[in-house]
Amino acid sequence: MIATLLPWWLNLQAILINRFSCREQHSSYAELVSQGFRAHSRLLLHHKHFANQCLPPNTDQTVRCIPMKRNCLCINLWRKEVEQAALLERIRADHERALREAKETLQKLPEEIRRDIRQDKEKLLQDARGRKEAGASGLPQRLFRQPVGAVGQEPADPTVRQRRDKIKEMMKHAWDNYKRYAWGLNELKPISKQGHSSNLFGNIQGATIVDALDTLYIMEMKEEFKEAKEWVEKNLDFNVNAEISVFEVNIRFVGGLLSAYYLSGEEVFRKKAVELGEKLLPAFNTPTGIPWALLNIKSGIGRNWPWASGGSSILAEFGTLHLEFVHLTHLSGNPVFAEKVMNIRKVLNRLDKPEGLYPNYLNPSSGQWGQHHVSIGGLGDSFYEYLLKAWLMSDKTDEEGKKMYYDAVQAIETHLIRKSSGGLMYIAEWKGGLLEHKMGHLTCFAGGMFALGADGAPNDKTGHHIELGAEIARTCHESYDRTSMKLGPEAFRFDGGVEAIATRQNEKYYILRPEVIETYMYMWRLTHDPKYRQWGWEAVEALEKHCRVDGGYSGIRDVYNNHESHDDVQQSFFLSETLKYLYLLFSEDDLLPFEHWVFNTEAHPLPVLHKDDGNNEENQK
Ligand code: DMJ
Repeated sequence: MIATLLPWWLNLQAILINRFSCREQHSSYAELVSQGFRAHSRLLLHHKHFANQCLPPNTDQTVRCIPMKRNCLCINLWRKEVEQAALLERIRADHERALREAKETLQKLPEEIRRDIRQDKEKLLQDARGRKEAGASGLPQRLFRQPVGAVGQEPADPTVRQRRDKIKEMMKHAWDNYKRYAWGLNELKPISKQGHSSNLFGNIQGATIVDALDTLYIMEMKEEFKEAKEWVEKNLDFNVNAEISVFEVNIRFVGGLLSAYYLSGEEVFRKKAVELGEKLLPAFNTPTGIPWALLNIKSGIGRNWPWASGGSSILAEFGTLHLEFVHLTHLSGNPVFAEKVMNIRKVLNRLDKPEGLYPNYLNPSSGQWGQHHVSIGGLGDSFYEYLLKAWLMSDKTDEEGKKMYYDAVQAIETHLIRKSSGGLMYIAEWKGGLLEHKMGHLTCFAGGMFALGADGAPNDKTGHHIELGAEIARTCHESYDRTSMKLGPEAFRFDGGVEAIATRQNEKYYILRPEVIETYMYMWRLTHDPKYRQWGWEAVEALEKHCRVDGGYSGIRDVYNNHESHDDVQQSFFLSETLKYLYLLFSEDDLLPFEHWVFNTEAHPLPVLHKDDGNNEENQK
């Protein structure tokens, strides 16, 4: 018997056979087999007639006993060997299973493989949803209370109601075509009926969807809002290797998501907004904390536009983060967002300003101004807008923002605002002390801004600020009225014998911009002068006549021409701003009332952080 066992004994030195009878039955043959002793156990079974007793186990050994006919066979296994054998068995079983699965997969039809992938994806999503419900997004729990005025009443006047319905129909046309031809891509090319991608968003996708969410919500386009929300849930992905414009992504994506959250209370929007906000934070890693214009959201590497004065950051870009970042702190409980934008203020307040004006360029490394070019249009515009709105959004507690705004308006009035010989007020541009008598379409937003800020204007100047707003609105309306299409050019001039007319071919285009209509909306709300609704309606008619095409809405290359030459782009801001401001112009004042909401520069409404609700701690840091 010993001779028969010998080769096995040599192979597995740790296994000892004892010729003693059992006191206890520790194990079955099956159990031993399951631990990897198949071959050897077979050997053991051939030798059934071992005698008598097992030795009691000591600490290093495991005693295993196999019940036999008359006796039982006990073996001592060294623990280490037991563990190793079990491990080997597990590995072998895993390999076998993997081989079996691979074989099965190879035998599958392509549609079966696709179905399996789909099921796996769904499971992952479900798991993610489950984690989210359990608060795994890392965000503090938050009780959602919808701010006042997320929905409004139907307009009482039937004509107004009819006009508002028409604007909703325009939104439907823009949305349906985007959905049909460019779903999930950034924008629509309405003539060639395909997607349009802009490098402002890198390869983040879905700009039109995110920009349109709140417009769909306030127009009560429930089905469309639902499909947009589902797209965001399943597809909006910021884990991409993309160099993006910090400003554009902030105003359209962060702003759009924040508004969608505040209107609907859907957690997915809060989560995505904060996730994106975090991705933008490395842009502030500069010696001064003035952020880069461009950021690779994967590597965190930033840089500035190569054309911007000596590597400068742009005033309208780094100055248009404040509202969104204060809300990101509010919704995430993370102070870092508000700290970043408050630091921008600090840097600006340390600098000398030429004639009290803010140049458009600031170097983020040296902290010094670049070229002394001042504009209330492109490159400067929304910086001023955000000073005022930061104060309003803080329930008028942000005294620093307030002072900076009214001081800036004072300097603008003194150095940039002029009247043409024909009596049109305009805001010129300032280049190293010299005025360029040109006003951009973008500058037309300032009419609404002056009117919105009138209430808090110092030295009893409320009426004067409303008047400034009204004058700018009139001039911008003239810039529309003096074209053949009744749509305004990109820039118009007050020199060389013209007033409110574009003289350069490359300034004659209209890309569905909102600023003039935005100013009509503010002027209407603050004065209720019916001419603003009238002017807004003229714009609707012109848009329908010249910009509407089968595949959506397109910009125009030359508004002075009698024949449309379309640029084939439906800008996402047409849905977020132009159509929203038109809709609000024909709504009652109870929809998104100014006491409770401020609009970011992409027309995304953000709630005022009322001090009575203990809400505005972010602004006081
Ligand atoms: C929008 O993206 C914003 O309004 C921005 O502040 C300026 N330009 C466009 C619309 O014209």
